[in-house]
Amino acid sequence: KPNPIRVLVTGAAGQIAYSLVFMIASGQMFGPYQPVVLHLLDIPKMQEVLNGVVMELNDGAFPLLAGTVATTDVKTAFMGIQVCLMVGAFPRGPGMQRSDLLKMNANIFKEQGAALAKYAARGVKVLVVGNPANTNAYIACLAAKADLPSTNFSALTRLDQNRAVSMIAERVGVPVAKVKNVSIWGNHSLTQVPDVTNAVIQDFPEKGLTTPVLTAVNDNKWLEESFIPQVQNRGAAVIAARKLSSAASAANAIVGHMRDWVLGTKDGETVSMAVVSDGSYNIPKGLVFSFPVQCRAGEWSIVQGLKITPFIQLKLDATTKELQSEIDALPK
Ligand code: NAX
Repeated sequence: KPNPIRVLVTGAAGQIAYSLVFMIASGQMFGPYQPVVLHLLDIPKMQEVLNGVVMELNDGAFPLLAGTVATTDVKTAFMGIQVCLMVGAFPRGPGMQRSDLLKMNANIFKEQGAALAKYAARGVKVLVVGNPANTNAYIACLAAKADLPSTNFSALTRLDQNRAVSMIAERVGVPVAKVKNVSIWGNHSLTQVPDVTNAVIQDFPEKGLTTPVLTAVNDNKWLEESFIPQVQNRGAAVIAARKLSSAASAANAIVGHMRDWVLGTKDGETVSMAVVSDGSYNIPKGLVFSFPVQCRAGEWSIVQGLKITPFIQLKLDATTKELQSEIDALPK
């Protein structure tokens, strides 16, 4: 049996974690032979709830769960971790300005970025989920800069990708598994850019025959005026219906993101991850920006040479501008 992987979930007493930790313990993130030790961090006032989560993990009797470290102490939480799922963040309360939210979260991610640098395994793979996810990842990466490479850091746009894939599958009338290479570019926010220019429907994968999504949908007006805004606003639609924000689907997206990063994407398939820009597609270096990527041997690489239409380029410019303004608004 391989050695257990140490996985930290921050915000472990929250809603997303309540789905996520059980998916990890059951082997969905790293496969059915890989044991895990779960590190669970939340803030002191959530200690009792955290204890309850541990009780339920124990009650799951998961064969792959080699241990749990439930704590409200940052050092204990980050010690020796190989995977870091940063779900915990300060929620936006009534009457709170976006700038207040940025400031509260900047402090959390600065502290936790420094803890990564000090205590985590050098190869730690970091996924930031807590919003504003891209900018929080930027802050954590910056705080760890002297000790950890920026390629260790990412933020979640996989939920947006999954939402887009599901909408295309429904529109075309095919199973979701046949829809490949839908991309999400930019910020995980209303300016995100769902893009099907390079996406395909796999009709007969055994023969390698594919149909471009643009051909299968054959309705640019629907793509531009319905599909894109529906993906962008899906989070709000779930809140309106459930009276709570997306949680189980977010956990599922987190599992998919990390599984692909660690175990690799399939040949010819791309997934979207927000990562530190290396200047690809003229996105300013250093911004945490969602790109289509492929993963091999535990490393992601941005897919190069994709066609960008003028319509999509305008949207890339807008999401880039928004990300830059989030960074400009950070406390200095
Ligand atoms: P909850 O409010 O249910 O849980 C968050 C937990 O984080 C709470 O238990 C809180 O005590 C804890 N926390 C706060 N500060 C902390 C700190 N400094 N250290 C450790 N824990 C801390 O939120 P939940 O619904 O689980 O969502 C978590 C975050 O994910 C939110 O910021 C949310 O906006 C974000 N989301 C991001 C998504 C994405 O695609 N990137 C989608 C889902 C989700 O909306």
